[in-house]
Amino acid sequence: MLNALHLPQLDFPKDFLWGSATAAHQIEGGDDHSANLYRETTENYAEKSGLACDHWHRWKEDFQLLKELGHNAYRLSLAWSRLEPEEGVHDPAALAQYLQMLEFLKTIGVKTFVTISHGSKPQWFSKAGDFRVRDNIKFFLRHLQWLIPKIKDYADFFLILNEFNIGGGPSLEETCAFRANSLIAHAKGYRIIKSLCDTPISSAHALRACAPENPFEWFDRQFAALDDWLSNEFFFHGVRTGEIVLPYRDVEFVPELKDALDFYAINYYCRRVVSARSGRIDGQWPTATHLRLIDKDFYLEDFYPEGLTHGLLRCKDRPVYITENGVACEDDRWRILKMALDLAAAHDAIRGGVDLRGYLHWSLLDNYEWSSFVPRFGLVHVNFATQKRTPKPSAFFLREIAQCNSFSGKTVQKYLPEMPILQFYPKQDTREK
Ligand code: IFM
Repeated sequence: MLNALHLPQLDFPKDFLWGSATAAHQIEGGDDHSANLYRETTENYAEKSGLACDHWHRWKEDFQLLKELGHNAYRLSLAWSRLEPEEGVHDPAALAQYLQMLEFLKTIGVKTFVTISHGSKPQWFSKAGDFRVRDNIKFFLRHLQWLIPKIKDYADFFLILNEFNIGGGPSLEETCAFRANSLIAHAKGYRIIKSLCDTPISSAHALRACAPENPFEWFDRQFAALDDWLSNEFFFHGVRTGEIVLPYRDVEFVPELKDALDFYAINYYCRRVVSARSGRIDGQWPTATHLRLIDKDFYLEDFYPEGLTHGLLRCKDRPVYITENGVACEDDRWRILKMALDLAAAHDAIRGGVDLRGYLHWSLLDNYEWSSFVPRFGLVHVNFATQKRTPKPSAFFLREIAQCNSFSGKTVQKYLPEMPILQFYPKQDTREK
C-alpha cells in the first residue's frame, strides 16, 4: 500500500476529464416528493436527509467551488421526483432551476454528465412498484420524452440509470426481475434519447470485484462467480448481445438492448468478499471487512485497486469513464491514498489497452449516504449545522492531478507528508454466527 508514495510519473491521455460526482437526493435537501424521503419518514430512519447540503439553494457557490478546485467535468442528477411530483404533473419551477444550473455549468466550461435517475424516484412511481413491475417502464420512458428535448443542449453525456446492477430485492427472484426490467428501461431509454440528440449515452455501472472468501473452496468460488454474473456480467453481456440472462427466468432477447451503450460508466469502490455460507448473494451489502475508517460498519473499507484494473480490462470494446470512485473516511489521508492507488490501477488498465477518458470522484461534498451522514465521502467538508464548505487536502490533490494531467509518488508525498497516526475504529464483528 505504501507504494503509493513511490509511484512513477503516470500521465493520463490528452483531453482526459477530471472532476467529481453527486446525486440530487444526497445533496439538495427538501425534496418532499421523493420515494427516498418517504422511506426515511415512514420507516423512521434515525437520520433523515432533511436539508442535506442545502445544495438546492447553494448550487451556484458549489459550482463556483468545483471550478476553483480544477474540475473540468461534473456529474449531477436531476430529481425525477421534483420534476414530476405527481403522476403526469410537472413542476415548471424545478425544471427552470435545473436549466439554470446546467446553463451555469456550461458557462463556466465544465462538461456535464447528467444522470436521469439516481435515487430520487417519485413516490407515486415507487408505490406503483418501481422497476420491479415491468409495466412501470412506460412512466420512465414518458419522463425521458418530456425531459430530454428540454435539456439536451446542456448535457455532454447522459447516464440513464445509476447502479441498477446492484439494486433490487428483497428476494433474489425480485432482484432479478428488477435488474432485467431496469436493463429494458435502459435499452428503450437509450433509443429514445438517441432519436432526440447525438449526446453519448450510458448508465452508471457499479463494478463489483467479487472475490471468494476462501479461494480454495469450490463452493465459495461458484458463489463469487454467480455474484459476478448477477452484478457485472449480465449487464456487459446484455448490452453486447441483446440477451438478458438471469436466474429464475428464461433468456430474453431485447433487440433495442444490443449496443445500447456508447461508453462504459464505471463506479468502483472496493472488493466484495463472497462466502457460500452467508446469505449475501441476494444483494445485501457486506459490512466492514478490513479497515474500519469511520465509526460505523460500512462496506467500503477493503482497498483493492486491482479490482478496478481487472474490471476496466473487461471494458475494452468502448470508451470508458470512471463515474464514481471514493471512500468514506474521517481522516482525509485515506481518501488521498485510495485515490492514488485507484488512479494507478486505472492507469494500468490504460496501459493494458482500455480507452479510459475521465475520472469523477465520489463525491464533491460530504453528503447524505442514503440513511446516514456518518460516511463522509466529500472532497469538500460540509458542516451540516452551518452548511459551511471547506475543501479537504484531497480536493487539492485532485486539482493538482487535473492541472498536470499526471501524478507520481511525489505528488502523493506532497499531500500525504506523514502517515504515523492513522485513525481506525474498533472493529465490530456483526456477521451472523
Ligand atoms: O453514495 C453512493 C452513490 O449514491 C451511489 N454509489 C455509491 C455511493 C457510495 O455508497
